[in-house]
Amino acid sequence: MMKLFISPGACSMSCHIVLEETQLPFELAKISWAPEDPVRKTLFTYNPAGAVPTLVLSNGKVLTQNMAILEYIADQKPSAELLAPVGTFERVEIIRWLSLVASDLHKAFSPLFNMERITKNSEAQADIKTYQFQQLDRFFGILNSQLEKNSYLSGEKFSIADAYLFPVYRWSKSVKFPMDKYTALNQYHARLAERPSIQKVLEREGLSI
Ligand SMILES: N[C@@H](CCC(=O)N[C@@H](CS)C(=O)NCC(=O)O)C(=O)O
Repeated sequence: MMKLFISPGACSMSCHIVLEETQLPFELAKISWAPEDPVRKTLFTYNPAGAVPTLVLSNGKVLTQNMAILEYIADQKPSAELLAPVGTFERVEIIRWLSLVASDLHKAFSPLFNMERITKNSEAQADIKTYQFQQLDRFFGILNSQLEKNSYLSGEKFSIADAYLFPVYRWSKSVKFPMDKYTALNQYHARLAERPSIQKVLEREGLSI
């Protein structure tokens, strides 16, 4: 059985959602960020970056990096239609939105979670926050425009890109980024939260919307 290392609420939630959507058998290993956490120590034996998600396959192979894991899981169950077939434009459209969420939006949040580690200087912290908030506005704006025209990021079907956006959207609350003006995105997030897979994942990770 596949084993997925997660931290509740982290970007690993995307892989958890996609596993749930496929109905493939899997088990979870929940880490905490405490350095002495034994599950986190085990995670380091599989992934030297100590990052979640990390997927251990039933044959013992290890896969790291969210985008690779999502693509791998989706391809194990093509009938779930979470990713279009290889060689199609629809597939790269999904990867394009996935990439925006993973490398632009996600990483615009990262400094906001690590401010104390970046600098103790409060003026510098305020400047970093201003810049990162501008970046969040830029990418949430692009996503909102896309969702004004489409039900999901790549059109009318839920895909691995939507599974990634769900947890990243939630972080806006933790960093107190105002989301009011992104109406289409807010409605989409509420709609995603109604999916049985996402409800199950939220419950298993001990979280609410
Ligand atoms: N490039 C990595 C990034 C994953 C990532 O940033 N994971 C975060 C949680 S959302 C993490 O594990 N951070 C812990 C750390 O970097 O020490 C991927 O795509 O898997």
